[in-house]
Formats: sequence, C-alpha cells, structure tokens
Amino acid sequence: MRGLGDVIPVPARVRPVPAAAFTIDPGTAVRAAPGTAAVAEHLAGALRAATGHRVPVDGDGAIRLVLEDGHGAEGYSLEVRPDAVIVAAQTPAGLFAAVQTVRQLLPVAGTGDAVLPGGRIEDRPRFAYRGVMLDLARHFFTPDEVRSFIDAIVPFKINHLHLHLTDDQGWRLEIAGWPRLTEVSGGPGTGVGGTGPGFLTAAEYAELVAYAADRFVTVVPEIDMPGHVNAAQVAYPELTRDGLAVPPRHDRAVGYSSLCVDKEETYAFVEDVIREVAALTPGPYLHIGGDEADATSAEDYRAFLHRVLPLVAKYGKRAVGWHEVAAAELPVVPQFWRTAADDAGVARAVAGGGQVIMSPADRTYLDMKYDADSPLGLDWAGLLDVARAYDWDPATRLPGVGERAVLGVEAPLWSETLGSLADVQTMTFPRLPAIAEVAWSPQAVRDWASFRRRLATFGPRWTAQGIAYHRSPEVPWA
Ligand code: TNX
Repeated sequence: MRGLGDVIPVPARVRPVPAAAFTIDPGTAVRAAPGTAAVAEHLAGALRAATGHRVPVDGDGAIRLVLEDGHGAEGYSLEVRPDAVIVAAQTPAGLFAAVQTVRQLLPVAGTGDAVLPGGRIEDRPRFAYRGVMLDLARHFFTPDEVRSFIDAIVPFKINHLHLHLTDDQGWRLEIAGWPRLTEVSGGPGTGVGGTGPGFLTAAEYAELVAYAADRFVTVVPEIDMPGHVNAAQVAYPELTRDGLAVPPRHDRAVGYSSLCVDKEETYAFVEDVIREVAALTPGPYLHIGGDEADATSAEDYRAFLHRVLPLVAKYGKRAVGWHEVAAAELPVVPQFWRTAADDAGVARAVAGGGQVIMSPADRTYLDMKYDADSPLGLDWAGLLDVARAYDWDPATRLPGVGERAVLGVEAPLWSETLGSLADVQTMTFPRLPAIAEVAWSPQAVRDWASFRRRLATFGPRWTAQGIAYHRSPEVPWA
C-alpha cells in the first residue's frame, strides 16, 4: 500500500494516520452532493477499475463528496477513516482534483478489495494555470489520439490544454468561409517531412473541447500570426504581399513567413478566424502566437498587434501570446518561452499588473532531448532531463516576475520530430509529472529525492495503460 502523500503533485499538507485505512469492499458506494454527480461517476469508475466491485453512486455510500467553502477554486481536503472517506471542496473542479489523488492511491487495476491509506490531506494549487501544449501543425494527431493524451495528463492535475493548430507546414482547424485552409493545408503531405493529411473539423474540435471540459481541462486554441503563416498563404495567395502563390513547405525552418500588415485582406481573414475560433471555444483564452516573427519588422509587428489584440477582446476572449507580444504594451498574457535570464518586456507587462505563463524552454520544453542519445526531439535549448524539469522555481526565474505575477506554468510539446502518439507519450512522460508538481505544489514541500521515488511507481501504471515513457536513468523504476 502507498503512503497517503505518495502522489504527484505532492499535496500541500499530508497527515497520515496509518491505523485509519479504509477498505473498498463489495459493499462500498459513493455518495454525491447535489451538483457533483459527474465527479462522483469519475470516482466510482476509478474505484471499479481498481477493485472489480460494483461501487454504485447512491444516497448512503461511505465515500462522500461534499461541497463546502474554504478550499479555493481547485483545492480540496481528503479524509480517510476506517468507516468513511470524506472528499470536500468548494467546487466540482476541486472534487475532481481530489479524485486524481484518490486514483493514484489505488492499485493500477485489480480484482478484489483495495485499501486507501488513512489520514488527512489538505491541498490546493500554487498556480491557477497548469498547462501542456500539443503541436498539431507539424504533425497531426487525430481526435482519438488527443483524447488519449488528455486522459494521460489529467492524473497530474493539468487544467489547460493549449493546441497549436496552425504553422508554416499545415493548418489543422476547419474555418467557415475559408475552406481551402484545411482542404489544401490540411491535406496529404502537409506534415513535417511530407506526412499527413489531417485537420479537425469544427465539430471534431468542439467534441474535443467538451471531452476536455468533462475532465476540468480548458482548451486554449492557438492561431499563430503574424509569422508561421506559410500554410495559410499557400491556401490563399491573396494573403501574400504580391498576391502570388507561395510553395508549400514541410521542412523545420522558422521565421520566414509573415502576414501583410498593411493589407486590409489580412484583417478580414484574421477577424473571420478569431470570430470562428472564439465561437467554438468556451474557455476564456485565445492564443495568437506572435513568436519568431523574423520576417515582420518591429514597427509592423506592433501595428499588427494593435489591430489584432482588440479583435480578440471584441469576441470575448483574453489574448495569450508568446512573450514577444509584450512589446505591444497592450493587454495580453505573455507566455515566456526563451532561455534568457531576464526579459524586459515581460517584466514591464507584469509591472502594470499583468500575469505571465512560464514556459522557459530549458525547463519545460517537452520536445527537447532527454540526453545526447535521445532518438526523438531537438536540442536548441539544451538537454532536458527529469531533474532539470523539476528543479526550478517559476517565481524566481525572471527578475521582476514574482509569485503573484505568475499565472501558471505550461509545458509545450512541439512535434517536428514526433510522428506518432507513442513518440508524444515518450517525450511527455516522465517529464510532465515533474512540471505538474512545479505548477501545483508549494515550493517548500517539493523535494527531488522524494519526487523521483514517487515517480518510479508510475512505470507499471503507464505500462498497464499502454502509455510509452522514457525510462530515465535518474529514476529508480520499480
Ligand atoms: C521555437 S517556441 C518555436 C517553434 C518551434 C520550437 C521547437 C516558439 C514560441 N516557437 O516554432 O517548433 O522552437 O522547439
């Protein structure tokens, strides 16, 4: 049996009472509070998988879900006693976080009674935004593959999935009124190296958003501009400077394409796209990219953002952009991604009261190689082993960007070198759990020696779930 605190992310407070374990037996049931039936089903499903017992959701179960004040937006408490398990939170999202803790305390899959260790956990996230990004543009992943990715990240209390939907190589989301975006740039040969085809229809995207929402994950769609737009220009030559067709590109180069900042056609296109994406996305954020706009002059870049950021607000969304967007000095959440020790633009943005998403490439980029022998991945930000992904503090990473200025942490996974879901999983696990703990757990309770021991127990779980993972030599795998 695991210890009560042997979960990832490590909870803020754990008080084990070893004598107070609870046994899930054939009579165990879950009791939902009003408004918590969906979460109760998630919990009952996990208990069924771990025991093979019926575990109904009914009116007098010993495992009780309770809604009460005092836990914050996603916090919870979990009390395990011999006669009852009481899961309390202020919101269904908090109860769902507690369910992830319980799942990790259960055996992988089993037939027969299972034991939950006794005691009490009080837990709440350090940062509100805990994200992962998946790049569907360089290599497309199907809706089923994205759902399986969501299932794999949810246990670590990740609550945002950023989808990088467009880039120079391909355009992966159907947009009403602009059919060639996906007919042409989502067609065969549009992935890196000529792979593909693939794109999400509007209906498939909406289904993914709903699937994520059922698991308390908010989808953050990204339409990258004014650079990274070759695929859009291939589909619609009127978006180029001279209106002439450009060749499709399936290599890994970056920084060569740009929308035309002084053409009105550009803004008709951008407004249609933003309106459509906003209408399909219930979450608060819309990511407009803004990175590596090397083919756009600094003056044009600012002028572009001054036209486009207000459009995001017009359609009811909060704009996020890679941190170059901080240059515009307009309301936008910058996502810091470089490896530099400081960033004046981000510091200025937060001095005005803003918040930033932290994704320093040398700590969070899941597409970096683990070590020099990694067959997959890139290495422009250096090698990224698990300890390096774990051992940093988002609130001391950038001068002038302290605890309150950090909205959260995101781990981006770019897919230039990743041709399959197994490749995606291998780069994500086991580093994502490290970054998830950075984002959720108080700095004071985090500890590498404890983390690597807890992490080791996930090997058999991932194997049982069919999830490929990298057997990092730093981890004492079971
Ligand atoms: C930089 S990070 C990019 C992407 C690449 C990535 C590869 C960022 C905002 N832009 O276009 O895919 O490096 O690691």
